[in-house]
Amino acid sequence: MKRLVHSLLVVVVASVVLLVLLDQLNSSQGYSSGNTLTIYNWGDYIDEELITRFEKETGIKVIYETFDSNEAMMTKIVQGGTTYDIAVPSEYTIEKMREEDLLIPLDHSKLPNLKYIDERFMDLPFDPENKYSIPYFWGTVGIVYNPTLLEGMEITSWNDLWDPALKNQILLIDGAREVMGMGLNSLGYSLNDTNKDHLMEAKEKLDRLTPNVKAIVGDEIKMLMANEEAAIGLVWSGDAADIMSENENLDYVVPEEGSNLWFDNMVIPKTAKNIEAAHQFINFMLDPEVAAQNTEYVSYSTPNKEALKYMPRDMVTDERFYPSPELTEKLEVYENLGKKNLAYYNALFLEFKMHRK
Ligand code: SPD
Repeated sequence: MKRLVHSLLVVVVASVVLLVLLDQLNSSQGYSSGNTLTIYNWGDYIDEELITRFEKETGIKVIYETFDSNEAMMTKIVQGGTTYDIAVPSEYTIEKMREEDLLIPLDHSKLPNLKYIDERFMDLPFDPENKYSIPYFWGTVGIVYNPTLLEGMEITSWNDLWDPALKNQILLIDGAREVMGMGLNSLGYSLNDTNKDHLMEAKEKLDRLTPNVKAIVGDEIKMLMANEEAAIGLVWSGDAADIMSENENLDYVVPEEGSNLWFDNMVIPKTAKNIEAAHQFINFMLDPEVAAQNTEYVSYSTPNKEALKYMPRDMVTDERFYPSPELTEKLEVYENLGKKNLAYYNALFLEFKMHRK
């Protein structure tokens, strides 16, 4: 009996020593045990140096994952396999997530840096009073083009893209609303149209664009355009800015028929495990110097008014990426069209993709 007690004691002491050593190892790397934050963001959408800085400053370990569409992000959150503490959906998806009770109301008292966000980007219809979401980046959808490959051809309108001279010269981002939106806008319809005949007409018009479409791609569109693999790209504005910083031959235009104005915001999903750390991270990203560094890195447009003061003047005065309120008022924000309509958009987009094969 005495021997058994002695052996048990040895095991307990050894386990305690092991736990202490493991904890010391963690804290020597700056992390306290159990304090992790899982973030789910778009690809190429943060300066990862800032994640390292946040980890060092707070001792919180960040697990970082990326997605390439609102739909993919939401499916994963609903499935609940991985529990995310922060996600970055766009406006119509935020509305959908609110409707489906997937978000936690934010504690604004833990976000003192929220005061740096320009009022223009606060209290928008998809989230009145910013109860669930905090602005991260914003922008437009438009055309990035390479005049040196276009032999004098002017690009000002969506309809220019149907010119047979552009055979195999167009790259499209892989987004159902963006591509269907281009078809709808080119016909003079709204980006939020739910009339089935209009949507079919837009899809058939897109089918006629097929000979000009070289590929439908993800973030690699930036590398392909910068390497002059195509003359035209349907892109989000920040990607255009990034491409143009790599290759000065290129330019960006928001087509005259109209286009999309979008907002990506940070949210805390209902399944979050570290709500405290999530608030800390959101507040960190709102710090003007941090936001400025992040903006310079990803090239998208920041809603942080104070951050603009830390950024190069030519960047923040570039009307292609910081369009005036007069222009943005003419653009359309995607609305949450409801499950059925969204499924129809996705189905038509898929058919268009199949039509190309
Ligand atoms: N590579 C980052 C892309 C982020 C784009 N978000 C735009 C969403 C528009 N609905």
